[in-house]
Amino acid sequence: MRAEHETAVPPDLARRREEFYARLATRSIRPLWTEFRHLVPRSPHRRLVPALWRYDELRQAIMEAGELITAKEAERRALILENPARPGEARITATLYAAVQLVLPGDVAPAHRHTQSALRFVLEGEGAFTAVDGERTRMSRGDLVLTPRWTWHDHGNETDRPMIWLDGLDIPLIADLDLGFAEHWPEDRQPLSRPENDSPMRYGEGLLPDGYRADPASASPVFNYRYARCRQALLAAARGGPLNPWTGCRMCYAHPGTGGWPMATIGPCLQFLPAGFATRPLRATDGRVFVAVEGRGACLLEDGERLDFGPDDIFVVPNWTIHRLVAEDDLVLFSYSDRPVQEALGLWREERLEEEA
Ligand code: 1HN
Repeated sequence: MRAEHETAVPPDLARRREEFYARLATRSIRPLWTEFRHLVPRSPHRRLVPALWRYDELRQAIMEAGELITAKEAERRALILENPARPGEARITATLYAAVQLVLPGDVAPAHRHTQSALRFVLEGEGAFTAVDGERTRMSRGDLVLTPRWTWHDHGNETDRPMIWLDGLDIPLIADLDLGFAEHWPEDRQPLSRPENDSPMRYGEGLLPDGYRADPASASPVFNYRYARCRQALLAAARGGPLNPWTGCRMCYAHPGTGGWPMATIGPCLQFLPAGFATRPLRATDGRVFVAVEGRGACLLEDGERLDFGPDDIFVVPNWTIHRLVAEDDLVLFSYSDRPVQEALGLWREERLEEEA
């Protein structure tokens, strides 16, 4: 109801309405017209805020956690990055979760599977492993490792150095669907059925097994997108140009069999901006979590707020928030969002603005 109509309501009628609403509420009934503008907003609700976490601080905290609890006792030793506007909800965007996880030498993060899909983006360490559905991959800084929905996965570290990565999961989305199921493997480790790196070799190098046709709903059979190769591809594409004024050079990780997103719910990207480059202002319906992989820069936001970041810092730009990215150095950004979900619904929208934000 519009405010001007509200004021025009005769007092007697207003009283009768209130009495009516109160009577309905006792029966779990509510009128639509008092809720309509909230239920069907003219533009997306923005319940979340931008935020940044410094890697130094995250590292110190997760290393302290390493002294307090084992990976086995914790199941996963991770610290959740919560959107400051929604404490207690384990969400960094409307639908996604982010955390930093530590796997210490000798740790066992036991095998389990669940309806939630996950990605790991390695921040520190070399050679710790994740096993996914019977195959291990050793991980290096910048690698993107996927554990799609309902795949068995466990982590371990047989090196002498800690490994720290960013976990990105669709936990809030799956929770809102009341769709959480999980199973635990009877032992810590799942049995291995394929040699290490079988999948990235078999599916990730431009060759595909004869007769392979990907089910459109399947997750990517490649589950480690190695940084050394992705970085090379990204920089070559950036050099080849032209750079996009709103995104610089933004590349999406792809399912080799469909060309689409590698998982149904989480869409990862890698982005390059040359030193001195400033993007034009942009907003998108998907909230996005960023990791500064290489270089320093800033994210400029609508109301003059700015997030200055350096290597391994993590920041979030919520849905429908106008922002610009400024590269102080040559900048590589990793990011992920729920864009695959929004695209599947036919609702993903990006607005490219001309003026200064
Ligand atoms: C999970 O399986 C991992 O496998 C990390 O490393 C974080 C958060 C909630 C549920 C499952 C992992 C998780 C998780």
